[in-house]
Amino acid sequence: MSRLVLVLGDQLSPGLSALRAADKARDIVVMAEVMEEATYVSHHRQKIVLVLAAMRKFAKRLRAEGWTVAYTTLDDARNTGSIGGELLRRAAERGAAERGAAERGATAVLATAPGEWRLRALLNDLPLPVTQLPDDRFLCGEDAFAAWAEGRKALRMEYFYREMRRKTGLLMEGAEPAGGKWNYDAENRKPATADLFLPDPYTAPEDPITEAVLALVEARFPDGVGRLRPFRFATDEAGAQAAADRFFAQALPRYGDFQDAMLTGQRFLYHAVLSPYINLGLLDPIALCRRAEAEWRAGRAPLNAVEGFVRQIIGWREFIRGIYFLAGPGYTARNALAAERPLPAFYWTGETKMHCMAQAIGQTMDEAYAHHIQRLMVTGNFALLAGISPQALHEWYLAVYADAYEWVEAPNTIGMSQFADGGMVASKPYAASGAYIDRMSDYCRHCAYDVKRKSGDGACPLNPLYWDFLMRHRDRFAGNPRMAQMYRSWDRMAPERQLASRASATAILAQLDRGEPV
Ligand code: FAD
Ligand code: DLZ
Ligand code: SF4
Repeated sequence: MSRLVLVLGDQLSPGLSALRAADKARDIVVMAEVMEEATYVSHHRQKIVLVLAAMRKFAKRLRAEGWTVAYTTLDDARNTGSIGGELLRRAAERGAAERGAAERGATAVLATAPGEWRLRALLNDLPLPVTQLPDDRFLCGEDAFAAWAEGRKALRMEYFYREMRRKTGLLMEGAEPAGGKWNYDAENRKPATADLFLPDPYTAPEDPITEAVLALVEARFPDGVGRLRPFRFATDEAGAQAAADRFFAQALPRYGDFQDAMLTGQRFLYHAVLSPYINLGLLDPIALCRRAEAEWRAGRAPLNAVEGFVRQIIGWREFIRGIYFLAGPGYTARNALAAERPLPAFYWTGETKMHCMAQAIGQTMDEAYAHHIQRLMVTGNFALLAGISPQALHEWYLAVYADAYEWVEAPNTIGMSQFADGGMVASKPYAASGAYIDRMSDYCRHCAYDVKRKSGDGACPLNPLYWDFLMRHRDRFAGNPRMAQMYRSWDRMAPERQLASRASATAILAQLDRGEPV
């Protein structure tokens, strides 16, 4: 009897383990556009278009390669609305079609384990025999990560990354790292200046499948989150490769230098903007790393850029996924700093006088993209300092970015950005005052607030909120050697300045509690 082979919206890889294990001649691929996946958070509308258009094109490709694909569109009248419902419906159809199926037992389902606990549980609970195969598109499987983590007092990305370098041989000269150093991050912190040449972002040409999905999403989600057009994303492997070509030719050489920089109106800088494609399965992350290494070996990109790129992918990306599955399904509920404030409404509109926040949120709504430093040091930092609920923030990040799936978004938000996992991902909180934003960007020059003012009217809100955060959590962080200097600075501050700072923070937090923008 034939089996059903589930391919989810972020499993669009021809070499997917479930497809490799299936029999093209007999088994049936099941793909389904369903409201449950489109609405478990209020996804940005461009993200919905990206996933659905890419699913349609992948199904077309599979059919051209000889697979039988049972594909459900969002507007199909028989659509049950959920992945579980669609599998049961397809299983019932198979049972009816294949004589004697009932006696031989229920139709079996073959899947690659989803990147989210919610869907893994759903598949486990289905009244069908389901096999979930490991997702071997990742370098480090869940068991291998658990073995690496076993017995370690702290899990630090740097040591994990070195293992991955050794495992892949990427940027290695025998047993030694290329250039003699594992990590060139210290060279990757140059602020951007407005006279930099900046490459244009990749924009995919229009095509009928994407246009049809854009029309569908416009009709089904008229009040949904985010701008819908212009829609830049590629929705198939060839388009994703074209975006990668652009990155390697135009941005990689300066990727390292300006990795932490931010510039008004410049939404992409030298970033890859490839995470939406990598996470869907349209690009192979290790092949991208090999290509980056080849650029360095050919003398077309410096080592600090290439090492930085490779580290983000085989270091951070793999480490983050390892943490998500190691920590278990309760990870997203963690709240080590007991932060309970609701998410301010301006996270959905960008309507705030804080120029850094308005820039990061505005471009997020327009592009379903913001680069790492905007996510970590602007929207993430504000939420951390203001004591916003990590769960509310987690839902926001999961919703608004085209690359957001829980396995990658949650450890970045709950762990790296909010320290809500108590230090599993980060060794100290990524908390910063306005001085950091001023150093790394031109934002403060365009802001209604004064970054140099520490308290009172017109002072940059991050300044008093920063000290307030440190004081609220003094018991937890004062003993951290990487933070001791900041506590000493506070203790040396004149008492009247301390009082003014705390009073300003209290006023800003009260403003947030009244639902007023800052
Ligand atoms: P580049 O800066 O050009 O980096 C190259 C690649 O490295 C990326 O495409 C990505 O695949 C990988 N990478 C870099 N940093 C990370 C990281 N910390 N974790 C995982 N992969 C990384 N990334 C997501 O893919 N999905 C998310 O939902 C997501 N949510 C985030 C939430 C917060 C609060 C923070 C601080 C970071 C989050 N990140 C997430 C990580 C990072 O911001 C994005 O991967 C990156 O901005 C994607 O843009 P890019 O392709 O231009 O990346
Ligand atoms: C994100 C998403 C969306 C918007 N829609 C679908 C869908 O209709 N069908 C589907 O199979 N997958 C979709 N996805 C991706 C899933 O939510 C993703 O597979 C899980 O979050 C696991 O990472
Ligand atoms: Fe952001 Fe403060 Fe600078 Fe304004 S002054 S852009 S709020 S850091």
